[in-house]
Amino acid sequence: MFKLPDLPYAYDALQPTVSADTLHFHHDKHHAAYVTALNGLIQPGDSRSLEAVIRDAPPGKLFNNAAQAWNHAFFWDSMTPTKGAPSAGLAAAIAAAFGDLAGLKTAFVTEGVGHFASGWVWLVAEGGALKVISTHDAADTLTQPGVTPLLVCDLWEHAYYLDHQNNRKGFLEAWFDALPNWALADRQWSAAQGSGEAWRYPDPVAA
Ligand code: MN3
Repeated sequence: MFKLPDLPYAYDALQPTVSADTLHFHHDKHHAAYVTALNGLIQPGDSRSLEAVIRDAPPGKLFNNAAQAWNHAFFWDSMTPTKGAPSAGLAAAIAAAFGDLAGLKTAFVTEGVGHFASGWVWLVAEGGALKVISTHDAADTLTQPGVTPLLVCDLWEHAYYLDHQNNRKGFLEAWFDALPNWALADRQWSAAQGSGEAWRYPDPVAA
């Protein structure tokens, strides 16, 4: 069975962009529910990684709950209360793809605002370059060969409604300015170049 990972920071650490109330509902209720549902859909003793479960799953309940379990854990790690900046290598890739960090912010916010209904907005590496993409509902990047996620932001209304109401654009702008975990993005960018391991969900534990 899979465990719900703890948040890597305190519930009030991401305020004011993401409140403690939002994190309690989002992590303790929404994310927990996906992990519980996932555990109800896999066989006891199934020792596959969550990445393998997601890649093997047909469209439907198992895929949706497994991918949402993964996406949320990666989302928590995509944020940090410690403001940082991309490494020199990642900054060069950002400059090549978007001009500069402001250009990346514009691309990220525009993609997220333009995404209809629920889903996720991602900074990804593919073919040695950076791209901003979005996926619908539970869909993630694990099913896209050659794509490595660097950062993700949740576009479901439960991610921002308590704090920003219907202002998805305001949420995404504030999120990009304050919260991206550039250390994670750096590690993922290196992994995409074949150096080091990409982020993985914690291994399953015996029930
Ligand atoms: Mn969510």
